[in-house]
Amino acid sequence: MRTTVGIIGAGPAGLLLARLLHNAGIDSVVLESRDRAYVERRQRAGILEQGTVDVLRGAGAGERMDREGLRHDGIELRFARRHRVDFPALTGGRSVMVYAQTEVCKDLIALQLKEGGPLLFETEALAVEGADTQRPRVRFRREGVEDVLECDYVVGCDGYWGVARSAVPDGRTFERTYPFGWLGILADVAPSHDELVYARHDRGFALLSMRSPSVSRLYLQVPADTDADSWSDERIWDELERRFETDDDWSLRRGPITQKSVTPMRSYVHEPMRHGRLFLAGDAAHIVPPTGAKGLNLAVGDVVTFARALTHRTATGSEDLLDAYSATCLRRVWQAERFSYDMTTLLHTAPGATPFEDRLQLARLDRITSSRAAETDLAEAYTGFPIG
Ligand code: RFL
Ligand code: PHB
Repeated sequence: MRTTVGIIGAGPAGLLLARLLHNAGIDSVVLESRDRAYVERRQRAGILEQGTVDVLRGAGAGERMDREGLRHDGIELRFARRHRVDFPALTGGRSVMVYAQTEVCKDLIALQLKEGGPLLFETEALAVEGADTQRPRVRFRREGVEDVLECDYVVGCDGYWGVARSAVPDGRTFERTYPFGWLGILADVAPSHDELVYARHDRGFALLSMRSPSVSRLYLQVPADTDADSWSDERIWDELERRFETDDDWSLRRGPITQKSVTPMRSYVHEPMRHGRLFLAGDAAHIVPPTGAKGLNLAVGDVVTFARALTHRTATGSEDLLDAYSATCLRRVWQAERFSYDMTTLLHTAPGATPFEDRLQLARLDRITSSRAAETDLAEAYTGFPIG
């Protein structure tokens, strides 16, 4: 098998990259280890930055998103009191879109299968070879048989647990783990608020999000080693109610819980994001804790940057943008790392935090909710940093 761009992984990064390349007339093959149903059901991100929305529309993948996605003009910060952050007012009109990662992936898969190049499910990449040559290869296994995909370029969009990163030698990693995770649930009940609520409480962080007007997505900070099944549905609702408590008549709607799982929290960056003709994109190169809602949006920024660079190479013969790929992406990545870390430490209770640190956390919240400059900084970061 031969192609111009071998793409490992059919998460949002790999799928969008295949679409962008297809639109630019560049052929690609996508290898995905899981089956289609699994990829389409994997419950993850929910918030698309303004720039991500624009990219999906521009790629011809925004039709259902524009019909079914929910435009959100703000979030609420809750810490005994309630404070709304008004995005358009603070950022010159920017907003975000609530449209689940599962739906983004479904839309991109449908387009790829209808119009694009090969998208091979249940095909596991085993290794990337010859990244520093003109003809890198992906060794893969499909239906029990090993084969090789010969490429001009390989893009590792295979997530944190993928194989591509290990083919970048002499890399440096920067990492931080957190002593807590998120217990996330999906519930068949209308969201209890029309915007996301980020709550800081002495008992721990809680987040109210949604998937549609009739499906709620909620998260609770829990110790990192928590077994989701050790939390009964009633205990989850009781705990959510306490952490979201207000002194007005707001109340939490309860409903049947259809899914629950625990996600660990990690900050991670691998530098550089390129070795020869192998490029890393999305979670394969970096992870952010989900508090800032940045993971998927970073993945989109990376593949847009790569597609632009390769299109430029094809049109002009110049490798300049490909050479700049890693540095261009990393600048935005580190801004998102910084913001996600700030949001995480702003809103979670750290085990062993001193009373002094608790007071500082409240002072940071007070600052954001009383200074337009501080609030603007949050609004700009949340709605997204420019790509490239
Ligand atoms: P993915 O989505 O992990 O996709 C990688 C794909 O590669 C496949 N793969 C392989 N295929 C072939 N051969 C191999 N050897 C392979 N190894 C792996 C995998 O099966 C998979 O299909 O990475 P990608 O595309 O970089 O996308 C990244 C995003 O998925 C991730 O950053 C976000 O989900 C993070 N995230 C959030 N991001 C946001 O922007 N906004 C949010 O609101 C948000 N909330 C979240 C999140 C992530 C969460 N979890 C579960 C980690 C909430 C949660 C709870
Ligand atoms: C989600 O809806 O899954 C979600 C929303 C905002 C976040 C993280 C996750 O910060």
